[in-house]
Amino acid sequence: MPNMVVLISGSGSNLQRLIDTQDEHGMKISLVISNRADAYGLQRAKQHGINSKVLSHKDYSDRSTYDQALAQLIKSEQPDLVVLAGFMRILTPELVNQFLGRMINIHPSLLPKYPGLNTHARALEAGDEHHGCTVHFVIPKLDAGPNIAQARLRILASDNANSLQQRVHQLEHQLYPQVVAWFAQDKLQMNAEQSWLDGQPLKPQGRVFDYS
Ligand code: NHR
Ligand code: GAR
Repeated sequence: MPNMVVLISGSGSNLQRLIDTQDEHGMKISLVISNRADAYGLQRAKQHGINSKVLSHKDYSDRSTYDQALAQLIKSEQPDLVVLAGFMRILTPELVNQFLGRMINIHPSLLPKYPGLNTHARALEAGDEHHGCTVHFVIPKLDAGPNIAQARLRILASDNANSLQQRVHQLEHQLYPQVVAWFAQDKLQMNAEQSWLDGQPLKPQGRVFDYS
């Protein structure tokens, strides 16, 4: 079975879904890495007998030395895929370039809209009709790698940032295992800064799952 390393910083509900769907997507999680010792996702890994490590950025003098240690730790697993699942540290180009085409992230907005933080409040503030989440390949530029897939919903008049976050989270839990399955089945590649599925280049949005 191909294997993946999952990077987290917090609750790890996406990690939980990737654990629960291992038989469906076909990738073994060989290591979970958190930059925070108190991340609840670490408990989830332990409960399922999955190896986990804490690598705290606070133990390193700067971003570059932290990322060197992180890259070593990831490489020790020789993963086919590196999955960012709520990992909250920006990664240096030196790290990202070692895993190009083999590192993916899930982001809670319809990229290229709202890279960075506070995406739900920003979508509401802008009066957007739709919102959702995106899985993309990670490149050095933040949240700018080619999209693989999006799930979108309609923003309701009753929504606030909290309700939107919860509804988008549900979509994330559907979307991420699907994308991992494509990768495991060798259907998905990054080529010339573009995502390809089943040998065809994807549109800039990626494959869209519309729940609106
Ligand atoms: N690194 C690169 N090079 N490229 C990407 O696309 C990345 C990345 C690292 C993480 C996830 C991302 C997201 O989905 C991600 C994508 C953290 C921040 C951030 O500002 C921004 C985007 C993402 C993750 N982090 C602060 C920092 O200084 C710390 C914030 C905190 O600790 O709460 O690293 O949105
Ligand atoms: C998810 O909503 C993910 O999209 C987001 O953090 C949450 C993690 O939830 N990622 C980012 O905002 C990255 N900057 P989880 O820990 O329950 O999977």
